[in-house]
Amino acid sequence: MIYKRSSALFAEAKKFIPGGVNSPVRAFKSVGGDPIFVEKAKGAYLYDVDGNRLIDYISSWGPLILGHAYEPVIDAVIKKAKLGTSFGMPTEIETELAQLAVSMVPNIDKIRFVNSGTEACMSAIRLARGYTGKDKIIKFAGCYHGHSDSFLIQAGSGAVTFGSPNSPGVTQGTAKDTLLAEYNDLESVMTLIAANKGEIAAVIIEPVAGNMGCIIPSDSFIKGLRKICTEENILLVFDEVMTGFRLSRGGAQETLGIDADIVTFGKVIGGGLPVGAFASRDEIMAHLAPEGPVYQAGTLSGNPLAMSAGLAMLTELNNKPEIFESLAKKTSYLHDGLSSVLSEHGIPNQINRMGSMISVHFTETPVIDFTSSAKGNNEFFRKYFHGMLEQGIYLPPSAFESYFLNDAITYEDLDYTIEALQNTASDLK
Ligand code: KE4
Repeated sequence: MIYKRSSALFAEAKKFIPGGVNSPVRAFKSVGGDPIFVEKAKGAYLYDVDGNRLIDYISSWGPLILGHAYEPVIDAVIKKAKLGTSFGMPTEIETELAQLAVSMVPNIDKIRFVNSGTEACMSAIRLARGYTGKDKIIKFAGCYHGHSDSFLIQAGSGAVTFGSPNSPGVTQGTAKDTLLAEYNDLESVMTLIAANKGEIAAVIIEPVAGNMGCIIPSDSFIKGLRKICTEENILLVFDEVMTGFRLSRGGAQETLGIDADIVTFGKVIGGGLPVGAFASRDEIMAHLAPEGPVYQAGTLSGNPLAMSAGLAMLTELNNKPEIFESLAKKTSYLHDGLSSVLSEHGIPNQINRMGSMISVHFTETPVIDFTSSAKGNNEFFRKYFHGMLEQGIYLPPSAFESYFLNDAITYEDLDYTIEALQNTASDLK
């Protein structure tokens, strides 16, 4: 594959944009080489500026669960755009999307739209602090909840790739109120709660983690977490920016059978346009301005174009819940194919999967938390990433990410992907 024009565009971009990208993980820092610039995309395929066609396993980091340029979404946005793009005034479509989301997700009565997952998680924590009157939060090493200060304390995702777990610019004043526990380790949570009795407003977690690669919570861990939060009057915040409307209609709450107190969304809920959201039961959401004292706002929150994309996307998923099963089957097929190739070549690997989220780790140790995820062989991963890219397979350019399958991917694409690993496996060793 030739990537000449991508490299030229990257050089140009770096003159005007820090690192040439508007989000660090796109820069290929942890896999090396220049990032690919995309011309357009349709269904399961990306078409880059050098004319290469790539099978996309990122789906824009989750949003495009039905594939790129999905007709009903595109038509809805075009139609809406002709009526104006933004008013800073309430519009009916915000209520339509809110009503649909509330009908699909358990345990929420109201939802507030924002413009990103970061805003959703930042606002959810402020609401939890405002509602409980307590300052501290617990997050988990390796989980990523966006780039607001309270979360950049050994964050996962990009920050881990950059090996700067505590980002400069985050003050000690902020950091002191964020406590760090270990994923799948209830003991670490209980220790923090005991040491900060009565001071913890919320525990925020990725109910299925996607920023350490994909990590599934053990049944005892996630059930124990719910139990201890209830006993200690701590709000359990499910960050469903990745899992919401992806694992099932009701997201991780439905799939895992665990009730959260506050749920955050992003990605799929916007259908590819900038939408985040946070939601809860009436008594908690009543604390949010203008009804209550907890302030939160946004010029483009509930933007009609973004709402139209989200409404078209969620309407499809709501009317065709069989999509979730179809996606899970395709992901399981991919899992089996990749696993048998790696085992055939004697390459140590762990493949974690839930629904249409999956990740490949080059390690013998089961990947159950950030520490075990970090044990993955990065040199193997780098060769794997580029070996697959050379054959037209676009994987996340970091071992600390989940793949996100979209339903436009066919079994032929999956077979081609498995074949591509067969072709590159001998170079991995
Ligand atoms: P955004 O602010 O990027 O919309 O959402 C932040 C966020 C919150 N919570 C979870 C569980 C997330 O995965 C994210 C963002 N995910 C990353 C992918 N690891 C977005 C990709 C990027 O940073 O460019």
